[in-house]
Amino acid sequence: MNLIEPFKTEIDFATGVLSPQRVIMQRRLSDMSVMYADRNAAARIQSEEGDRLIYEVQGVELPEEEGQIPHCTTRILPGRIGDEYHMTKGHYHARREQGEVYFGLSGRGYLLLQTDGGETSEIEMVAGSAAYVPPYWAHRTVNIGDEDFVFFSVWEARAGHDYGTIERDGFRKLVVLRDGQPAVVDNPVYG
Ligand code: PAN
Ligand code: ZN
Repeated sequence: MNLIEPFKTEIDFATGVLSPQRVIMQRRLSDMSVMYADRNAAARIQSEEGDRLIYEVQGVELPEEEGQIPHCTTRILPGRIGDEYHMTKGHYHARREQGEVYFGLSGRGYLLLQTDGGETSEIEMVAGSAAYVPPYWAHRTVNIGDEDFVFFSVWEARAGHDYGTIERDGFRKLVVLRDGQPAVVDNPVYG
């Protein structure tokens, strides 16, 4: 076990920016265009406006060993690909038995969850919402507002990230604009 000096990070709730600056990871449309249901819309955006920034993660780097507790902010920019709101890739934890806590900092979003067994759940998050991702649930967040949706996540270092299952199967539910409102609907091409 590494002995790490205690430290703190200041968080700007509106943007998710950390200071001192930590590791920043950006996801653009080209990183996940096949994850959106409307691939034509994704291709059109790509050719008309270029490689749109969808979300950004800023986090502290810690050794992936038992007892370490990584934490980060995620900022999802507002917008849609076709009818579908901007979202994260989403993942299961490689160690499925590891849970996580999400805390809303600003904006409005949905936390979509699902299990291998077919259960689904959606939790609306605003600033101040503390949402629990229990073990065994895949999780994806979606910005359903007109401004950035920013939240803070805390998990156990050995949880790991399994992106492949979601890349292959997608999520059972989509969050789309219907009649001027965000709506959670079945994904017609799941699996
Ligand atoms: C979060 C996510 C973060 C970005 O910190 O990693 O919101 O989403 P993706 O990892 O799906 O791209 C978390 O759940 N960590 O375990
Ligand atoms: Zn996670």
